[in-house]
Amino acid sequence: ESAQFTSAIDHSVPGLKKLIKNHLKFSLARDTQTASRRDWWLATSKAAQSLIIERMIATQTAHHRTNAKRVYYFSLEFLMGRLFSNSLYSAGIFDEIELALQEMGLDTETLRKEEYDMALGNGGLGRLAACFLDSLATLDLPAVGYGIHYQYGLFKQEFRNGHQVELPDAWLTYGTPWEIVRPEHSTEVQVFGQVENVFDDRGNYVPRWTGGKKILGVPYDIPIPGFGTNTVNFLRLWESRAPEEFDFEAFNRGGYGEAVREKNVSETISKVLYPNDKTESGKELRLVQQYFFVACSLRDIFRRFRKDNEAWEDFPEKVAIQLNDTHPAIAIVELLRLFHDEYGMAWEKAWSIVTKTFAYTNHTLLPEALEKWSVPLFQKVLPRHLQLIFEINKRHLEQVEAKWPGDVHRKRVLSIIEEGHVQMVRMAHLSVVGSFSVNGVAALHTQLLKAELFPEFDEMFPGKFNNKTNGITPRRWLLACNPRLSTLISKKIGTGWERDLDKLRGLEQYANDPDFQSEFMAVKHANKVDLARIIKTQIGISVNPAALFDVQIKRLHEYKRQHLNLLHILALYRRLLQNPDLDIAPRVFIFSAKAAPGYDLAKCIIKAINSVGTHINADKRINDRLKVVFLPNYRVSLAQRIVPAADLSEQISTAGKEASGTGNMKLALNGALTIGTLDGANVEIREEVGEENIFICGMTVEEVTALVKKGYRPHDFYMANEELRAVVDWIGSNYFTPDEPGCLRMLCDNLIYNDPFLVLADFQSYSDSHKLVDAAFKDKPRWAKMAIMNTARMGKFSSDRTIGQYASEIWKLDPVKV
Ligand code: 26Y
Repeated sequence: ESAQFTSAIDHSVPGLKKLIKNHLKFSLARDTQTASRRDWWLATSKAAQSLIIERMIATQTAHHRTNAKRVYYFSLEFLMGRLFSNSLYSAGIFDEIELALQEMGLDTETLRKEEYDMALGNGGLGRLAACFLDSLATLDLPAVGYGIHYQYGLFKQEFRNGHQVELPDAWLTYGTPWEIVRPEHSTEVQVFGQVENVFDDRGNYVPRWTGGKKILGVPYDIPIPGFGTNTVNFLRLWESRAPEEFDFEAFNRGGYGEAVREKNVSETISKVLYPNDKTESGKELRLVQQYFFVACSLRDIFRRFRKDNEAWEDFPEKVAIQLNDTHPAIAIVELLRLFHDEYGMAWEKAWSIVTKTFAYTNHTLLPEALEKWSVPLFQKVLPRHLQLIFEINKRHLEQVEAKWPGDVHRKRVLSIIEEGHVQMVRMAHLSVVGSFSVNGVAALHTQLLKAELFPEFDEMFPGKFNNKTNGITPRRWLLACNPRLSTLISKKIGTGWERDLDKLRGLEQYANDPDFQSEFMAVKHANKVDLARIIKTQIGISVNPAALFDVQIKRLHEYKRQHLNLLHILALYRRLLQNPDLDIAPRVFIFSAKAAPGYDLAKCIIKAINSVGTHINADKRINDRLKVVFLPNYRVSLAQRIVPAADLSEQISTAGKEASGTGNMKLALNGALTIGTLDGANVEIREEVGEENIFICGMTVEEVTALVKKGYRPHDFYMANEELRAVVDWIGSNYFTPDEPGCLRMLCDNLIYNDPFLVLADFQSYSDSHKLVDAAFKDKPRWAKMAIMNTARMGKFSSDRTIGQYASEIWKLDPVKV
């Protein structure tokens, strides 16, 4: 039952040329003589956008007409990056636009650099949401992403004397061609206030949430086109506004200044993305952000549901809501409140609909990253929700009692409320109780989730826990970011791999073919030449494209162990100084990472890498055999330049700490070999590529657990290993930071006396593994074969596979062809 879609737009090269020029003239009020590069980028983007919008309208009509079930992806973060290339590929006009621009003396490569990254996320979790949107549309699944229209995304990073400095990310300064504001779908929500008992319209004396501060949510839509299909979904981001342009009551109370201030509070809610990716302790505004976007989104979903449906019982048949971690978990309580308080539905019925609607994805096992809100804060911000949470918990604990009578311990560990000096609401527990599915993001992670984090919940709700190993979109992370490799692959095995990544297996048969090996490595070399140019212009360091490019790119965090990498660099440097004839392949160590602004040790690690790098890069004695570069302002668009140029991918988190990782997949897909621990999705990458095509090192989860249990003493490892002791002491001395004595002391002390992530314990194994890397790299045919095998065997890690599993196993969602 699908209508034929026909475009009203001329897709030919002359047609597109005209469309671009029309946008330049009528949307931007520019002529071809005075247009800047940005104007051309905007006009070209708007031309592509018109094709996409046409399909979006057709898609929404089809979803409405078929009254299709939809999935709503709730996330505080969407790390979209640039949308230009993606839009051209999805609209199917990449080559045509390239020709059209050429005829006007322009090129896509120059124009795409004009775009400012859309960085409304911190890292893995936010980028995963963006990859999922791409796959949902590509698989023709009806979906809407919901989030916040932050005025400022993740901070911009600069280095001053090697230290991280944060600057605001004013991504909207010059506007974006991709978003559509929809004031007609604005909704009003409240926060704060109190609970009063009132008579409802049936004469029942019931609690009601009153007197809250009113906030207006205004939605901005970003169309999400699928690749090789007509489906265009959208991402709806809420901006907070004061409900009236100007609060005259406040004006009368306190004058103009007061009225403007009140308005500012409302508009503060969507002002800025919180830059922490692990902990955020009790920030009121963060809880308000979470509630604000969730409340707006649920009202929006209600409106859409009621257009096509009568009975609330059908809600779970038409609506699935996926919670991207616990950040939007307050939605569980808000949906219950809407049904029970606002629509007068009985508790049991309301709760039954709620728990058939939500599914929760957990992204971390780290205890410090599990969200908790103090009861007093909740009482202030969301008083009625707090009451409802206590009622949910009471009923939940009655079930625990029924199952395990008299088991007080079990009630304590399963309770949504953590007892203590101050009571805390555990959002993860709320999410598990309120959802019909709880999933981890890699096989190992899910196993640990069940066995270590939530064993009692797993026992209470058998079958609720499940695994969905993460994936990445091959459109951005191969087709768009690595055109040379994409072309080579299509030449060898044909196209089609963009929508069916398992097709890459067809490359395996050429892994031993010397001609293909040299073509493959020539692509890698050309990408390295490109990256070398970027390194030169960004930070003024010359690197040799023939050297091994050893890459660690990800958020800066102790558990990810960038400092383990640094210790190895120092060890290599020291070996070269002590033995100038040492035969090692030249290496360029490439880092890129942002540290949370309040995370002192992470910032110290950045400073340490920068200082050591500056020193090594200037040391003539080592003949350019080692270079250390730290590229500032890591972001999606920079990742798209580094990933295709990497030889080696560093994935060295302490076993059991990285839930999945997704950078590991991007790098391997582009032919980088992994050096990594048996952590997160590395385990499954090893399964796919085979152990002969990966460098595994470090302790296993079992070994980590055993060592911690026995009592880990980093000082023992420090004393027992002469080289390790020397490099740790070297950091602690003022040798690399003579201008700032003592500035690396905290890193050195942390390693010797604390080392919570077992860096020293894994040093020797890591260092040994790097010797194998060196030997393999020197054997060119062997390395080429391994690299090809990595690309060929990454099919599993397409986010299309991941989303296919979410759709069939969790959401029960069918595609709708447009
Ligand atoms: C509570 C708040 C401060 C917070 C904000 C962001 C907490 C966590 C985060 C982000 C977490 C995150 O990015 N987790 C990563 O998710 C990826 C996608 O599943 C995983 O691949 C990766 O291992 C995990 O660290």
